[in-house]
Amino acid sequence: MEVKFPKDFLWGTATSSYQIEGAVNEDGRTPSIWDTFSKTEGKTYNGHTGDVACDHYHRYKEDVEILKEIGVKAYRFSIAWPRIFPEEGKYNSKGMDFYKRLVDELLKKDIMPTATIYHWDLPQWAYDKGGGWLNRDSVKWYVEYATKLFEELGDVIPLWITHNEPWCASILSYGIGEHAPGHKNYREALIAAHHILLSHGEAVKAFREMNIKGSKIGITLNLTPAYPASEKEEDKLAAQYADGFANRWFLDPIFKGNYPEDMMELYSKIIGEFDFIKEGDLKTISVPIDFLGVNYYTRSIVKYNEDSMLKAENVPGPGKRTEMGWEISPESLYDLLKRLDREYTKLPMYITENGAAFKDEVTEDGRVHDDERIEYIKEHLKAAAKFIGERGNLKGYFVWSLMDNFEWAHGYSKRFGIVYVDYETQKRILKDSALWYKEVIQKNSMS
Ligand code: LGS
Repeated sequence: MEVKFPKDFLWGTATSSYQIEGAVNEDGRTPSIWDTFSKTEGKTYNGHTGDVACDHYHRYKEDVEILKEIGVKAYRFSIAWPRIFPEEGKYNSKGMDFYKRLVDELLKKDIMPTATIYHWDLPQWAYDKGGGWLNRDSVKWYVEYATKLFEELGDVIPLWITHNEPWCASILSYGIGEHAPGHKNYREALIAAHHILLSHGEAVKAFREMNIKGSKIGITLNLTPAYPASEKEEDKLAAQYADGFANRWFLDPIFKGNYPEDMMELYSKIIGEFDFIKEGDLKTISVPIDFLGVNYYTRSIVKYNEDSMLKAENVPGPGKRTEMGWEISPESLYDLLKRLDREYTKLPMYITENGAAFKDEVTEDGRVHDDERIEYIKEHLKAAAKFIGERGNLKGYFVWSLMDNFEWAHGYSKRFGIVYVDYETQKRILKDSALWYKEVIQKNSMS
């Protein structure tokens, strides 16, 4: 059956600065916490770093060519904060120039630039001043950085995303310790989350004050719907907490102006006082935005576990898995979108990331036959189309990722691209999924 998309549907792909750029010492850039973290023994797969990555900093023209070849309407990239402010308060125009060149190239080819202001490469200098996001001054530093971006690029970038996945930048980075800076402290995780959310609100306010014509601003959250493993009340409670942990902790302050009470109660037993939340903060965090970005990869299924902090324990779902071990569940994307529409917002939504890692190989014919990825994207697009068909306000879809890249703690061992990167030669090869995506975009439909 043919699945059609609305006329103005925004087809895109996404990347982020540290994952693709390389050139970590060029044009005045100073290290980010990911440079430091990836160079610390045992933190990333085989000690991989973003030093060279996809060398996109030098190859951006070729990469924009590829975007054009695929036919995307939009490209989501992120800006590296330590290129723009290599030191506290010190603006580096050379770093900004790179993004100006990139944006020019995109506009020349009629591709809409979509910029993420923060995709995890916090300047090391900011970390050195009291742990980065742990320090309430981080809000001030971030707003200074964001304001500079708005001044220089505000109206040429139609879609601005303040933050990519605050859950990862706080909980995974300061609580679980899997991402930079690698702390394992839940009090810190919630402080970091709060400051990140606050910086989002302050940046939106600054953006509004600057009255940037024609451009919109929003935030991207990673959302993982949680389902109870059984009908038992205790499993339902576990799912409620898992949902609070992954989703509501971020959605509620943004859309409802408060942190969820059940989670406040649960967390207060672990972290003590919420004295880092100051008067007026939630009002700032919930300042109106223009759209919501949704990153969706998988769902979670949980059962009750008295001993776990969240009273919840993940159990494997029945579906097929990607190379990351994540269950493939397109129907949960549909559920998620419906729920967002019902409980949180009628604003336009964009799927700002969706995609999968699989074992890709270049075969003798010089091609990459990644049928599983095509299947993954197709099924998720079907779920998206079903939501749109029921009057859901979904405006676009960005595949993660344009090309294989530095997959954080997994280094280069996991390939998410629809374009294959041979890291030895930096040669790019369009995988079958890219060719398939091209056709979908051309027809604005798929069968
Ligand atoms: O490369 C990252 C992609 C890959 O998978 C990107 O930089 C991030 O924005 C984003 O977090 N990405 C991503 N997320 C998938 C998270 C799924 C977690 C599921 C855990 C289940 C146990």
